[in-house]
Amino acid sequence: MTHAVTLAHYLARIERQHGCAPLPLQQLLMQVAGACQAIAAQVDAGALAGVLGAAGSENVQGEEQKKLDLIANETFIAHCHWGGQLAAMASEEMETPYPIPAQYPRGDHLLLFDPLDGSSNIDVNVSIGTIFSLLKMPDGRSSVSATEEDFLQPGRRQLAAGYCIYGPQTTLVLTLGHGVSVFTLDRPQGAFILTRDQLRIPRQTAEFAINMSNARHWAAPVRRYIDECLAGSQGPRGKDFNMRWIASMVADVHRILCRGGIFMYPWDQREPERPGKLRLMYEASPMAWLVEQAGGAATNGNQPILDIVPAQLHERVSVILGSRDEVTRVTGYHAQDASPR
Ligand code: P6P
Repeated sequence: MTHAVTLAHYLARIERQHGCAPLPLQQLLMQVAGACQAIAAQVDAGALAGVLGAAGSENVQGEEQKKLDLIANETFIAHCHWGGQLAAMASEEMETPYPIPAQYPRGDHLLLFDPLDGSSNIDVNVSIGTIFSLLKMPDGRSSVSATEEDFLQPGRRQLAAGYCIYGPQTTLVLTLGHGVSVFTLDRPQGAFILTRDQLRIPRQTAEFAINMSNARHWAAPVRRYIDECLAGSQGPRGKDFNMRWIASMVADVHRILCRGGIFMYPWDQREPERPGKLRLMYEASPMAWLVEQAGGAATNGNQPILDIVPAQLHERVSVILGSRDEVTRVTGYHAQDASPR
């Protein structure tokens, strides 16, 4: 009888195989998984637990916070700040980094997270998720006084990245730099069980994901790419394309990891000074690493997202990610486009 591989078993095994998950990191990821399990229970309860609707406050991004945004943020902190692996945490919902309270031991890891991505979908029962990214304190920096600057590292330096999608199943998707693995929550057992390993994104696709209502605001390379997709078999691509837009990055990226596709939230002229809508450090970078680890590509139109050195904790970025050949095509259109922006 073959026994299911739990997340804990997987982490011990990958440490033996690759040395990428020393015990403190295993312990921290189990705490992250525990936080996701607790958030899933709140999401499942929804109206029954009175957790739907607006919280009556705004986050650092000036966006209306939902009750579940705050609950998820507090849940993540409560599950992860006591373990002794962290110097600090950073969240979309908090303007400045959260220092580990003095009553807990500190470690030399930095945990970044979007506690609940896709909040506009919470009240209409559409899949949402938690995104997380793990960095190490810069060499020589003390864990006692972590600052925002300590977080400002390119995505290539991540030690772990993943998300948990709260959909028909609660599914944790994780990379430690040796491929992408999928764990499905077995609620009765209370454990995440390995259900897919070494996900690979097909190099080609006939499915794109973008918010079409912004079409008149896009830069020329994006308009060219989407117009060619819409022209279908009569156009230069010679094939028809399908479109999906869930407006939860976690759900759109999960679909792409499972069956291919291209996801784009590009710069547009509505706010020309803003590079894009999505945040670099706790949305784009973890998703970009997952996508690259699955054989896909992720750029901001000009360079790999993982090479971008952040200047601010909450900075935004243009995102083009998914099937490698399509991302290469769109990035190539940007390179050919002479118009400055
Ligand atoms: P729009 C959710 O608010 C989010 O940050 C991503 O999860 C999602 O891809 C995007 O914004 C949706 O944005 O403008 O289509 O509502």
